[in-house]
Formats: sequence, structure tokens, C-alpha cells
Amino acid sequence: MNLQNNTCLTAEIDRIAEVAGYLWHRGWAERNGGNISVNVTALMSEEERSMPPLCAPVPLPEAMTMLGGQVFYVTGTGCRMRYVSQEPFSHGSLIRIAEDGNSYVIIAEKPVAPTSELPSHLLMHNYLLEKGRKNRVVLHTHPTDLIGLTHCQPFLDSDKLTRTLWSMIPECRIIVPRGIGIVPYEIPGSMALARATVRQLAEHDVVFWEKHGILATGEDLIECFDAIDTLSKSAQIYFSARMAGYEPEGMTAGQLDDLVPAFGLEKFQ
Ligand code: 2HA
Ligand code: ZN
Repeated sequence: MNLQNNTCLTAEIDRIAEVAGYLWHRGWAERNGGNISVNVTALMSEEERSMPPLCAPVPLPEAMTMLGGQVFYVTGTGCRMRYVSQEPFSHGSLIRIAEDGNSYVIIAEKPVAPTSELPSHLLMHNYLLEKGRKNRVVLHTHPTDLIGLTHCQPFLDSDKLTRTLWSMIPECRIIVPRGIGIVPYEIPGSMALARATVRQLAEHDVVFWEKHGILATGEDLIECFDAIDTLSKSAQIYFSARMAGYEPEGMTAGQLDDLVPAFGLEKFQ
């Protein structure tokens, strides 16, 4: 089957390639750092979703009961974002979850094994679907400045970190309205990391993994990138001020609160 004829799917894969390029050019994706998964089920026909598998079923560590029959584009294990940006179907693949949610198969275009963070991504997609959230995207990346903040104990507090970054520019309060969740250090790719992240997703769309990286979920990959990019801008303003020898004043609580009705935001904390 030629998926090139599916213009909706092709446009989505192009967007993934575009964002993979941004991650590399921003210096957020050293070697194989970071990974992306996007639920593309709604962009494919029944026939496309039923394509014959390219591999034997691969068991999942637990049943993803909400994801039966769903198809995801997932970046490949060990794959570099700089190459995902050039050839997304040579450095990532489409996988289909079994109807019982216990395993997956690769269905296109090549048998590229998914990221080591796959169980973690799927647990998040499963949780988000269960909660009725429209988030189709999980983006994980390694922004230098944001990871740097997680090496400072006072910032491993969701309220302190959120308020500090929000207060650097009004856009941050607007673009990351649900604030930042924090997951204390866990082994990369582990189910412990996945479970701790899912707990944070109850209240947040962006989660910082201590001394490792950032994870964003949303309806659209560009928006997930924008959220992390805006947080990174705030962190750079904060660090620039500190390097110039002063503590940045930050917007006041009142100035931040005034943005809530002005931009129709969800009130948070
Ligand atoms: O894919 O970033 O967390 C490489 C990683 C693991
Ligand atoms: Zn990582």
C-alpha cells in the first residue's frame, strides 16, 4: 500500500520531520536524545490501518486497554533527530497496537524498532485517552537550559519552577497554562518513570524529568514544541539576568493573574 497518497498522513509526517529538525538545531537532541510519538489513527483509512505487519507481535509490559487497534508514528530506538528530520520513515515507523492492548506490530514503512521510551509514551497516550483528553502527541527532548534548572533543588518544586518561568514573560503564562509537573530522577525508559509522569499529567501538559529532560503532550506537535520553546526562552531570560549579576524581578502575581481573564485561561494554583 502506498501511504504517499494519503495527504493528511503525509502532512503529519512532514510536521514530525519539521519538529525533529528544530530539536536538533536548538541543541536539544544530542546523539539519539529525545523521542516523538503521534497518534495517527484518525488520519488513516480502515484499510491502511489494517496493513499486514512487518514483524512478529512485540509484547508490552502492561495492557494498554484504551489503545487497541490504534496506530502511532514513533521515532526509532537509537535514532538521531537530525536524521528523523531528513527521512522520518527510515528513522521511525508506524506501529499498530493489538486489539487487547497487550502487544504491537510495526506496519510501515520499514521494520524500524520504536524508541526505548515506547512503553512510557503508550502509558501516557492510554491515560490521556482514558481521561477524554484530545492529546495525540507525546514529545520528549533534552533542552540544555531547562535540564539545568532541574539540577537546582529549589526548582524541583512545581509551584516555584512554574511561577519563576511564567513570570519572565507574559507568553509563558499563556502558552503553558497548566504549569509544569516535576518527576524526581528515574531510570530512562523505565515504567517507574512512565508511571510517575502519568501522575503529573493529571494536572499538567509539560513535565520536567529531573536531570534528564522535558516531556510535553498536546493535540499538535508544533504546539508541544512551542510550549517547550517558550519555557526555554523564560529560562534563558532568568539565566541571563543571573549571569549579569542580578535576580530578575519577574512579573508580579497580580500581573500573572490578570492574564487569566484577558486570555480566557484556565485558573491554575
Ligand atoms: O531516546 O532520550 O530518554 C533517548 C532518550 C531516552
Ligand atoms: Zn531522554
